[in-house]
Amino acid sequence: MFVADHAAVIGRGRFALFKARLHLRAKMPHGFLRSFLAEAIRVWFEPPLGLSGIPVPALFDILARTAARKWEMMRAMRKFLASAAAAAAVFAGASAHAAQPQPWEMTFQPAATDIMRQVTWFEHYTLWFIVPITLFVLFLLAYCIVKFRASVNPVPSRTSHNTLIEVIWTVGPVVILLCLAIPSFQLLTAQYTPPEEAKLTLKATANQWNWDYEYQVDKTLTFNSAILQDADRAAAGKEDRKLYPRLLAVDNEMVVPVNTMTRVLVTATDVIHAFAMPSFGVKTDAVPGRINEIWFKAEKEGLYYGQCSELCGKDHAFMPIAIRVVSDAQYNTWLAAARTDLPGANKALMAEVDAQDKVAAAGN
Ligand SMILES: [Cu+2]
Repeated sequence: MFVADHAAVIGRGRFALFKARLHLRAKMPHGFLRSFLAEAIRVWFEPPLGLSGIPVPALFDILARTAARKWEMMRAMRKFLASAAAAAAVFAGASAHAAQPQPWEMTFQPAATDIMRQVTWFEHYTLWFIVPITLFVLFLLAYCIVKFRASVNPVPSRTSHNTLIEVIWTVGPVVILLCLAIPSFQLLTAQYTPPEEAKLTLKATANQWNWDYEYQVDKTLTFNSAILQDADRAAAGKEDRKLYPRLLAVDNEMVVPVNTMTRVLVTATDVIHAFAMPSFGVKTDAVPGRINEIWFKAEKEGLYYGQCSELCGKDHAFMPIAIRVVSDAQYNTWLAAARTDLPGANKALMAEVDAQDKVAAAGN
C-alpha cells in the first residue's frame, strides 16, 4: 500500500512526502516488526559505501532498495537518534572534538576516516549474522533439551541420516561464509590501497616506552613523544583532564593537517610495538629493522588518542599515541615554529585551537 503512496509522493512533491510520513508514523505500532525485518534485510545486503571490487548480487541490491524506500520511517528514526547523539556529544563539552576511549564503551570510537567508517559498517553487518545464528542455535538447543528429554522419550530414535537436512547444513554455512568473506576482502583491499599519493610522510619509531616522530618534509623535523606526567600538566597547559586524559595525553602530539593523505612509516628500535589509532581505523606492528606502512586521511579536526597495541614490556601501558588534526594554515605555522621551538609551537597551536573551539561552541 505504501508503494502507491510513494508513487504519489514523487508526483506531488514535499508536502505529499510529509503526509505519507505522517501516515506511516500513525501506522508505526503495527508495522514495527515489518520495519525491523526490512531494515535487517537492507543492512544485510547493502554493499559497503565506497568499496570497489565484486558487487553484491543485483537481486540483493534491488531487495535492499525496495526495503529502504518502503520503510523510510526507520531512517527518519535513525536520523533522529543520530541527531540526539550528536547533541549529547556537543553537551559533553571539550571531548566533542576529540576521539578517545570512554569508560564502559560498547562500540567503536567515532570514525574520523573513511576506512574507519567502512570498518564500523562491517562490524554492524557481521552482527546481523552473528546474533540471529546465536539465537537460532540457542533456540534449537532449548527445543531439543525440552522436546527430546529422557522422561518423555523412553525409547530413543535410531534415525541417523536425513539427506535434505545434511545438504542444508552444508550449503547454509558456505553461503553465510561467502556473505562474510566478500565484504571482508573488499575492506582488507581498501585498507591496503591508498586512493591517492601521500602528501605528507611521517616516520613513527617506537622505543621502550615512547615514540619518535620524524616529519619527512623539506627540512626534516624530529621529536619525541612520551606520556604526559601529572607533574608536567600545569607547565604544558594541559590541566583539562577531559581533553588530556590520564594515560593517554602526551607531551608532544603528532600534528597533521586535515583532509590530507598522510603516510606513516612505522618501525621500532628495541622490541615489537604497534602503532594504533582506533578512530582512524589503522593499526600496524612496529618491528625493529623493518618498516611497515599505514595511511590515513583524517576528515575532522580534533585530538585523537591511541596506544601501543603490542605487549612490549613493563611500561607497555604507558606509551600512548596522540594525533592532533588541524587546518592547513595551523599545520604550516606549527611546522615552521616547531623546528626551532617545539614546546612554544605546541602551546601556540593549543591556544589557537582552544580559541577556535570556543567560537564554535558559542555559535552552537
Ligand atoms: Cu610498545
